[in-house]
Amino acid sequence: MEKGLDRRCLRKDAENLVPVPYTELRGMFWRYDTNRDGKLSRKELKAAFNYLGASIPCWRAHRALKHADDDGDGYISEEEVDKLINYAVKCGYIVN
Ligand SMILES: [Ca+2]
Ligand SMILES: [Ca+2]
Repeated sequence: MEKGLDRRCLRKDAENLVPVPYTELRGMFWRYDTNRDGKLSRKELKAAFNYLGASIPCWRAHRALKHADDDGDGYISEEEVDKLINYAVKCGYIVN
């Protein structure tokens, strides 16, 4: 399983972004809270960015955590998700 993820991480092709309206982005991210603990882990973020069409989802998840994880616990909490969304917008993952 990890091998498959690694291959995706190394993919270098152009990003093929899925258009997600800003209003739906929050719900989209929380759909990837697969263990329902109210936080987004790096693994969950990776799946979300993979869905959004990031060419290197694990790198994107890493950058997103650096940007939005204010308390540094390695998870995006409900209070931090706005920063995560701002980051996704800044990276061009959003259509209006
Ligand atoms: Ca979670
Ligand atoms: Ca956090």
